[in-house]
Amino acid sequence: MTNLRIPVALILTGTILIAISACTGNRPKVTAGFPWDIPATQPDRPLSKAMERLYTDYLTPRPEDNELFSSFAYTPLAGFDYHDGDGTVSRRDPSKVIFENGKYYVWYTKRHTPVPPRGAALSNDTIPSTDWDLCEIWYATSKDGLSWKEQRVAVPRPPKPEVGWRSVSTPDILKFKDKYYLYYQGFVEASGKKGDHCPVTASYADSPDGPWTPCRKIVVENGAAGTWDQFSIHDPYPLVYQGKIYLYYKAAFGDRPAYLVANGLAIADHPLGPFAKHPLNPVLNSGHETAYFPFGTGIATLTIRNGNESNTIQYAPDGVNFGIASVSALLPIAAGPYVPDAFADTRDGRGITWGLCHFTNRGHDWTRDYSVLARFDCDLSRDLHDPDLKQTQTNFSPEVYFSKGLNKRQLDRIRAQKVP
Ligand code: AAL
Repeated sequence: MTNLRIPVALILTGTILIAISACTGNRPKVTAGFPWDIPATQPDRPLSKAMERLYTDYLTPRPEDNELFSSFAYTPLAGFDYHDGDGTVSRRDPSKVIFENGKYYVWYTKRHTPVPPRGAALSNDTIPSTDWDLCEIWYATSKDGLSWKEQRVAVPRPPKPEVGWRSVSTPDILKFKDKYYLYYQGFVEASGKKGDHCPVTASYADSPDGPWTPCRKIVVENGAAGTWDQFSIHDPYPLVYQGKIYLYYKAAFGDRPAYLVANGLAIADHPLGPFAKHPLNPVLNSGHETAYFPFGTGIATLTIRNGNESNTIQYAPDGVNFGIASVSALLPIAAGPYVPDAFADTRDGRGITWGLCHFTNRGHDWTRDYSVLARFDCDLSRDLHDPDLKQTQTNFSPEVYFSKGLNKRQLDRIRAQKVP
């Protein structure tokens, strides 16, 4: 009789090894700690969720090497007068910056009212309710992006009852087939009367210097009753992508103060629509005043304020399904980046290096509320590598921290605490 014991022993051993291997998921035995030299690609070893995420979620394990990570630098702008900060002149919510006729162009919300905003209850035909009430769309040009020359009004408030008669604000620019389109919020009541409620309308021109012709219709409609964007279609932001106009926008939904800010996407073949809202809207779960730009084959965005994913830079390979590409700090508020390939319908997006943003309540005095424009610089570009804009150990001066001090209620609570 053939000696069957050896094969039986082998089969038994093999079975046990297979069983062990199956229990440990065919994982190799961990022989040493995670390596000192950071592996450029995911190492073949058991990883914690955090270390696995380092390789699955981010372009590179180190943010300093990550083309979609940047820190930010800020510069005040020359050329804009704010009436000694008395709250009667405000500029905010800059558009993307474009380069035409040998200079840079930017459009923005301009308020020039006899008094500063007084809230909805006290507002009237000359008293603004908010910083963006009773506004027009103005534009400025620059040779260097630092010193600007305010030109003139691009889009005035149209006559009542046209969309935007109360205020036109928060513009963005599209160049499409050699024509120019300005998209902006069109208010038909003072912001704050019921809420910050408005749709989006547009004007068009053959030149960035105008003259601009209002299309005199709503271009991006408010959502159906009961839907997330039923009241506000804010911050219209057009790009040309996949051969169409991809217009991203923001809405805040839910009853304040328990509300959420998110972003949606509306797509059209023609700049004046019809725009079809994406069935997966909202496409960002955070982000008040976001800024988008082509990057590689997809779309990247600065997700700036509000929401679980504020202060992130995100990326969607299809322009729709965004994921966090990096986390940063002090992102530019209401960023209007200079996006050289914004309208190129590219699959090789190069990224951004600068743009304009705003600072609201510049005088830290709500009785003289006004906003100012500023410049930001960053390295979210595949054509630049500036280590000074890839800082994660950003040390802000203590004054930045102390500017966010305790309020009276918190101080009273602390002082009332019994010593344990
Ligand atoms: C901005 C933008 C929109 C809002 C208001 C003015 O930050 O989100 O434009 O309506 O605030």
